[in-house]
Amino acid sequence: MKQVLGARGEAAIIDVTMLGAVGVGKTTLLASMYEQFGNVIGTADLALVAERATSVTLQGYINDLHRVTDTVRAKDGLAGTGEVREYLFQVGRKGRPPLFDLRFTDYPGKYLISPEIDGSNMFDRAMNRADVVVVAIDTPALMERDGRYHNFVNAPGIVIDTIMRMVSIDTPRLILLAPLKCEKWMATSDGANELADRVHRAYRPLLSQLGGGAVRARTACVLTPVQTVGSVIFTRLEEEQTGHPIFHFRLKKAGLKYAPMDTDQLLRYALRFIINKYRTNDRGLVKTLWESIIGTDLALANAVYEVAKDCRTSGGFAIVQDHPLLISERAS
Ligand SMILES: Nc1nc2c(ncn2[C@@H]2O[C@H](COP(=O)(O)OP(=O)(O)OP(=O)(O)O)[C@@H](O)[C@H]2O)c(=O)[nH]1
Ligand SMILES: [Mg+2]
Repeated sequence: MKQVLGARGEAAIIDVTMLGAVGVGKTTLLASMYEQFGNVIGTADLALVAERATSVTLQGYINDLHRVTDTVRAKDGLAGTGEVREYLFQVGRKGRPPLFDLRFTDYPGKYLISPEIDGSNMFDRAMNRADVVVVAIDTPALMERDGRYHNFVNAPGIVIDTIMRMVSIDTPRLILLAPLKCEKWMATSDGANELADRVHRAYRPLLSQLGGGAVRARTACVLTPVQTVGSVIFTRLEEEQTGHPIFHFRLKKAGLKYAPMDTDQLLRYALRFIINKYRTNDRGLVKTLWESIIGTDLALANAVYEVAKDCRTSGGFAIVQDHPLLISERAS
């Protein structure tokens, strides 16, 4: 089992890893989650402090995203990620020393399909150590023309195999299925339900494997559709003569700005699981006792409650597979 505490008692690290094919929106999603930290934490006794390099890079991405709506074509947003990147945060109670590190790992989608390139061993490592996996799914490719380009764009077979390799290691994991660029479908409740149905169908081989045997007991799965740009909507699919698809987007309304929607949801579910994992992990009797005496465990339990109380479970969102580490109850 993966120990949250290092072998020599060094700081605990909890890992969130992005998973998805080229250009589906992993980096954009990560940046927009970062932007939501303050909102999600609110008044909870919780602090997430970014390392300097982390805040500089992620803030740069947010600035780029604000320009997306000026250029209209969604694909003009961020440049593709060139190498594996790690973003570090320290998590603790407000105004107190940090309790553990939270590490987000992002990587170029091309590593998924080209195991021979340099750096893809880092990809395997990032997958194996992940406590939370965010599966980024390109929604237009999944939904349009009855999903004709889903395999081509999202590479679901490779994504599913990667997850199955990872969950063979015995540690609690949360798999977040995140359909992106889904503005068109999330605009109506019929569209949102249709999207949820389609994800269930397209990822059934994954869901049935996660739902069986020993993997069931240690794996949670949540469906969280996210609109990381928000103001840009999918309009039509064009097929080049080569058979290559081009997905066209346009501004919902002239003059509209970057307006992300539901990016907090992913963070809420992730933090709920991560803090509970830290709380229930064996950190040594003395440390655990001390944390309960000074009230830290109680504070963290309440922080989970605060963060989780606005988690959505309908209108396209669903807890596909529940897990004890998603529990959120007010502790006092
Ligand atoms: N409309 C819309 N566009 C999005 C959304 N998320 C991402 N995009 C656009 O999709 C493009 C690709 O996003 P990235 O975040 O760079 O994709 P990636 O998965 O990190 O790609 P690689 O690093 O190459 O693997 C960008 O131009 C974004 O502006 C979304 O939710 N809605
Ligand atoms: Mg990227």
